Amino acid sequence: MPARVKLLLASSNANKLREYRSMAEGCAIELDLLPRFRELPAFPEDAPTFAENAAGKALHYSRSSEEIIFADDSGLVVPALDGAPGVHSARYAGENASDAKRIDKLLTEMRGMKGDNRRARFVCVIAAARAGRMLAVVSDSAEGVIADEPLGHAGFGYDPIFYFPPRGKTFAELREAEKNEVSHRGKAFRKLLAAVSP
Ligand code: ITT
Repeated sequence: MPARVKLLLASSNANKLREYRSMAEGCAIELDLLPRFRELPAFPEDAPTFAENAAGKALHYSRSSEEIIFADDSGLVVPALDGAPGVHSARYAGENASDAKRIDKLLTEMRGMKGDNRRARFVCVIAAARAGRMLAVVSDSAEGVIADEPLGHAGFGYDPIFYFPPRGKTFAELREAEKNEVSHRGKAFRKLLAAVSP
């Protein structure tokens, strides 16, 4: 019988963990949070690209374990705002602001913008490393439109204002499994599985 792949997530974001766990169910994958993640020295995520931050996080935390560690750097890119919130998505409205505050700030910045100016893209870069050596860096994105107001209660972060035309709903109106089928994170994770599977 082929060995099960074990992946440990280095993340402080419980929503990411929930999505990865649900995607790992039914695959030959054992997936969990890196034990004692919060006690380990934090990795400063201050690089200008998602890829550098994801790679840096995975390499940094992989030095604390013998297992494969993976990390995701993700966010919402609005071309009409020169790419904001981008790599600053988590801290867009300040360090400890709520999702609602981040959404408010983005809707305020976009007031009066119409048509193509409301186009947006969720991006997810996932890096996997073991013992300080990089194993894989993969990425994917989902294209949508910033809605005029929040709709739906599922998901997290900017999901209530990310309208996804192919489904006619915001990401927060999709069931988790539906979001994972089409999301930046879902598509990138399937690439990661292909890259690390024996
Ligand atoms: P870790 O770095 O500890 O994993 P984090 O929340 O700080 O957790 P990021 O730096 O990657 O993670 O920031 C990602 C932010 O982008 C996240 O906090 C959300 O605001 C937003 N985001 C990412 N993926 C999203 C998704 O699927 N739906 C909604 N918002 C998302």
